[in-house]
Order: sequence, then structure tokens, then C-alpha cells
Amino acid sequence: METTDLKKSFDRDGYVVLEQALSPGEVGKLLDEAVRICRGELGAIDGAQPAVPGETDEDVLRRYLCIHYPHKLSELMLATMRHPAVVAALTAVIGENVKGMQSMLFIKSEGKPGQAWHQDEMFIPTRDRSLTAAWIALDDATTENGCLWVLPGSHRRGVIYPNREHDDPKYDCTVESYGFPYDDADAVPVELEAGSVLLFNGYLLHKSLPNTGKHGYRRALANHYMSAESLLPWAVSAEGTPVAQADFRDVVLVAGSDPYAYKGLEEVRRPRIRPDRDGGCDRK
Ligand SMILES: O=C(O)CCC(=O)C(=O)O
Repeated sequence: METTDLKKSFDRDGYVVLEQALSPGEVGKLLDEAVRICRGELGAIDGAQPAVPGETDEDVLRRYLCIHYPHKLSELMLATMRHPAVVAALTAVIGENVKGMQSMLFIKSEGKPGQAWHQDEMFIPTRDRSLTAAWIALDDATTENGCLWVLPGSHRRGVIYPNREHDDPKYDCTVESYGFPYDDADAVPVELEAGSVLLFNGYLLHKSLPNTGKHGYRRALANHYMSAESLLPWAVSAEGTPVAQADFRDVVLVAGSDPYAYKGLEEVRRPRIRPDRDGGCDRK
């Protein structure tokens, strides 16, 4: 897609699909790396279970719904944050200077839950509304195995809707958005071939449903980015620091230059397992 068309559809709908942005070879390497990560071979992950001798790859993969910050464990995941096809699209929608701050590796084997309606900017509050996700399908993502669903155009109001805890077993323990002027009939599933990428705006309402397939995974790598010009007050208000000046510096520059490079980088987050409903929701 031409850059201007890509930006036009992204601005109108809040998302765009980059068809086959990653080759089958690149996807295969990421799938192999996902096994090494889940086995704990690339470093410790908070909340991971100790390795059991003789476990198969399937046993290990089935254990986890999602691992946060795999780019801190794996050079390959880090390099994928900088994938040229994704970065070209990011610079078209965000601008020339782009930083990444989060990665999430979803495994989601059969029976695992989805994630309820939410807006990513509710969790990762950029100051200039530039948050953009690149959700890379590592398996074909279908309505059966729990692809993403979106509410097209829902980003355009520029409103963050309220959120609450829920007990819906279809979804993991993450809070859900509510009180928005759309319903499920407005939702569109985004089925993707492995290697394709859903690029979407941080204000876009989206969700996923459980993997209801009989067998297999719906693996995906979701990376989050924003404009390098914006500070990121993401849960880093150290005592005495006005929140407005807080700035999450656990970032990876993926395009252009970082106007705040003089601040240096700081390790704030460590890889961790996302709780799924089976493990119980920690409501502390
Ligand atoms: O992959 C999923 O099931 C949910 C991902 C998601 O909602 C996100 O990356 O914001």
C-alpha cells in the first residue's frame, strides 16, 4: 500500500493491515524463539513455572497465555521491534522519530481466554496520543482461534472510556472498558495470515475472544510504539516528581532520533507472565 493510502486508512479506521510483512522464514524463527523463551532458556521470567525434565515443547507452550517484554530476553524479538516493513509503516503514521516501549508474546493455545474490550492508551498514556501497536500474527489468526476484533473508527473521538474488573470467563484478568457508544454488532474481526501485521491506534477499542480451536495455538507478537518527541508518564512518578514530568525511559528507538537521549535509558520493567483466568486473577 502507498504511504499516503496507508495513513489515510489508518486515520479513518484506526487500523491498517500490512499483508505478509514478515516472511515465512522470519515467522518460523520467531516461533522457535518463542519455545526457547517459554522454556526459560533465554533468562528468568517473573511468574514462570520451573522447568520440568522431559517436558515437550507443547507442554511448555500450553502453560502460558502471554509473556510481557520478550524483547528484553531475545535479540531476535528486539530486532523484530525494528523490522523494516513495520518501521516504514510506523513512520508513515507516527512521524520520523519513533520509540518502542513494550512487547508481548501471545501463545494462546486452545481453551485459553481472550482479552476484553480495551484501548491501549488507557494502559500506556502517551502525551501526544501517538501510541500505536504492531500486532504480528505468528499463526493464521482466525475467529476460531481468537483473532483480534476492532470497533472501526472508535479512536476518532479521542476519548478514553472508563474501565472495570470483570468476571467474564471468556477473557483474561485484564480490566475491560465500558460506557462507549458502540456495541458488539459494530465489531469487525481481523483475520490475518501468519506474517501479516495489524497496525492500530492506541485509542482504538479492540478485544480478542478465546481460542476455541480443537488443537493448536494463536501465537502473536504485539509491539507498542509512540512518537519519540512525547514523554511517557507510565507509572514512573517517583516520590516528589510531578507526574507531568515523569518519563518512562525503558525504551528502544526504532526510527530517527531521540530528543531525550540526554536522559539516558533506565531498566524499569522485567519480563513477566500475564495471569490467565486458570491461575486466578490477582485483584490486589
Ligand atoms: O492478542 C490478544 O489476544 C490481545 C492483544 C491486545 O489486545 C493488545 O495487544 O492490545
